[in-house]
Amino acid sequence: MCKKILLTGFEPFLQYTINPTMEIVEGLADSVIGDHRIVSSVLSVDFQQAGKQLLRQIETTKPDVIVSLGLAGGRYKITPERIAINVNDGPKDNQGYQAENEVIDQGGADGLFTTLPINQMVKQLKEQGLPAEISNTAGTYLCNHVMYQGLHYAKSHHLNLPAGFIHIPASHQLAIEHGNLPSWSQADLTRAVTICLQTLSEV
Ligand code: PCA
Repeated sequence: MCKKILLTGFEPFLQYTINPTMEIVEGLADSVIGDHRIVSSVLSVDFQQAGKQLLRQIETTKPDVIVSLGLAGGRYKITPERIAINVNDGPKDNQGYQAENEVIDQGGADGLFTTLPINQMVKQLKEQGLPAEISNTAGTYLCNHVMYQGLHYAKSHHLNLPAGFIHIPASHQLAIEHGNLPSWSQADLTRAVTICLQTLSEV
């Protein structure tokens, strides 16, 4: 039986009229990459719902790995994230809720390191000629929130469940609609994520 990767993306938010992570996860749904079948889910940009949606998906899918994707408008490279921090902050979410300096989990660790092979991901991407580097901050908005929730779930349930987050640049279509963003083709974004997912069968 194939192992499973739970691959999540996000809906559009703020000034980003489309979210290229949505297209990636929908395009890869049910495909097999290395030893894994992809189970896809698009999460809401909503502080009250996104964590719950992720945990529900984990409990129904019972994945062997969790990889979450988010748009980092303005970044030039594929950036696997090193750490999630126990903070919600930032602009209004899609429900109009503005988190300000909140903790995600009372009593939870201040920070949780990714358990994905991020060095290997960056190395493979560069070998394929794709710009990539590890990022040392996933911010304090929904992407950090979802990364923290996944890592916290695995840790608090004592599961051997690698989890983590990859931020990606804008797609060309989004860059045109937005007007001022570095961008990649949607096909190259999907190829980059596929390369990252492939490393999960090599470790
Ligand atoms: N990026 C945002 C939230 C949703 C997304 O795709 C972030 O970086 O937090």
